Amino acid sequence: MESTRAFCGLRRSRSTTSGPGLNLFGSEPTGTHPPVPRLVEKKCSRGFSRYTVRPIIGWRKLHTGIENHKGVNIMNSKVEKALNEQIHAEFFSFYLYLSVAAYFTANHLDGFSHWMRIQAQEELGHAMKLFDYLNERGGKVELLALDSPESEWPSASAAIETALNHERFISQRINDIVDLATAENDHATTVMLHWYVNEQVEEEATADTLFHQVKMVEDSPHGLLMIDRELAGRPAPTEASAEA
Ligand code: OFO
Repeated sequence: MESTRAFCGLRRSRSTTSGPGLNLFGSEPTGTHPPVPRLVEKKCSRGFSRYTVRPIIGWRKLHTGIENHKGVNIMNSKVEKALNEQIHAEFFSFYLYLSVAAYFTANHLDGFSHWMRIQAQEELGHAMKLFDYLNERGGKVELLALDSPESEWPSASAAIETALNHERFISQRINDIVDLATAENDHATTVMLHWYVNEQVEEEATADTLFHQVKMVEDSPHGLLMIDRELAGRPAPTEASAEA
């Protein structure tokens, strides 16, 4: 098969034979290990050839990491699994912050509750950003079951400390996925995850500051109410902030 020129995004072929399909390297599929996605030729109304990539049915299970549900060889299966687990972790973060928000509402600290609720929205945004990325890469999104988060704490600082520890845990997870994506030469995922690396630096620092400030004033209702008023002013996340 020789391509003569690119035309309207298509390639015109001198050959008129299409056969069962050519593989991505331009030769007939041999059935040898490993198989490769096949190119299937179709003629457009102007007589030019157009090739589409066809999945090899059932192959994904045997050769994970090469094939995906769109039939395009782009998503590494170990990275795909790790990203699905991270989507789950981000949804759990959403759940946890919502639980902390409910705890503060029950304890009449509405500013704290507001802040935690906004943070829960941010976590949802983090999960959806990964969800969209996996879809964009032709990966398969698998939503895992969520456990119930903690819902009772002995003090305001204990509730915030739970959030802080959770952020540290998430940072470690993100770093591990960056290591994995790098080891698997998945550069697109490595670059995408840089956003999360930076985000975790900020989130850990914010939770750490809040924890220590609340700890300082915990025995003074006046101090707690001052922080509560300040936290009430946290603006809702925008779409732009999730993409920055
Ligand atoms: Fe998703 O950053 Fe917190 O957990």
